[in-house]
Amino acid sequence: MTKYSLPEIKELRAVKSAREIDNITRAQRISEKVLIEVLKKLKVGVSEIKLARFIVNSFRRKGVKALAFEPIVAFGKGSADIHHWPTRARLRKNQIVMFDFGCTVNGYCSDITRTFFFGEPTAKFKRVYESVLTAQERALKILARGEKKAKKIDASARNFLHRNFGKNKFTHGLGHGVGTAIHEWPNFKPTSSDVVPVNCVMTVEPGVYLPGWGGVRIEDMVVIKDRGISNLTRAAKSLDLIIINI
Ligand SMILES: [Mn+2]
Repeated sequence: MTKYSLPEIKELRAVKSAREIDNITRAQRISEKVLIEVLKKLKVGVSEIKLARFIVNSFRRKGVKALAFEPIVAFGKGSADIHHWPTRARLRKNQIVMFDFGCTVNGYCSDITRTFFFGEPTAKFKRVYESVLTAQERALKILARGEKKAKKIDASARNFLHRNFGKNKFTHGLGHGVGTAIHEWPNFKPTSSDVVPVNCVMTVEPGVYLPGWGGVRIEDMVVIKDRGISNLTRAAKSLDLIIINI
């Protein structure tokens, strides 16, 4: 929120030109190709570290010069840790698989998270997944209607998850600005007084994390328009398409 007669630099930086949005979009398209490739590597016994290495090599093969951040690959309980670092844990049947990664094009970042189920999902997984997806759809809908207050946008997803899972299961902000840095102003958070400007690029990434069980996060990147949004993310996310039959 502008408190003085001059804006802060973060507010100017948040507003992207068409060229900047093009770079971010291209970075997201590359990440989506990498996602499709890494899904083919899912098999019993593969480790998180091996998949993370594959993701980085796949980016390199596509001409990517820098990552937006180190890829997150999390199996099973590891997916309940929002800062999970890939381990030697090996994939087993009937586990959650979470990927969160991004690359850069001309110095502009992309960010995507998708959560999969490797095997036959439990009723609990289906319920959690559908709820997180609904929470994201709620936020995207209020953004599409033109809401610009970060706190209200965050609440649209958070209140729904609170009602379904109790408080403290969605332990981070709903989203953040993306540009030459992976985390930029503004922020979708419960305490935020930010108002999102037109032509800023934001992530929308609700999650539910149940320690000892696992987590689900679904993250898209959108451009905020005068009235509505343009979703820069095309990767599938409906429940039927994130179940990997083995
Ligand atoms: Mn993110």
